[in-house]
Amino acid sequence: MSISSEFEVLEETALKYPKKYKVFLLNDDYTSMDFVVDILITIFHKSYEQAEQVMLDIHKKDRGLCGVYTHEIAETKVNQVIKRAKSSGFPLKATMEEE
Ligand code: TYC
Repeated sequence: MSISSEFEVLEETALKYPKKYKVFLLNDDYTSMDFVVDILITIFHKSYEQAEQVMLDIHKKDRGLCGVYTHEIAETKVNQVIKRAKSSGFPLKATMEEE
């Protein structure tokens, strides 16, 4: 493949597939289970059953995947979690990493 067609392929790939980011919630000893379930329903649009399952997963394994988004949306979700947790007096934390 010539250099120019290689560039074309790279450019096309970059345009078609923006990077995606995984958003995780982290476990801690103080945030209530009900609050985490509520966060998963209202911010990550899980059903009650899914939210309960993800919350229990995090509780057992220290962190859990909540969703995969473009950079801007992932960042917004992380900030929404931190803001809601802070105003409710919980230390709940969220992180994001490239997929
Ligand atoms: N470990 C917390 C408790 O026992 C519950 C919890 C679950 C906290 C998930 C944070 O992301 C979390 N109350």
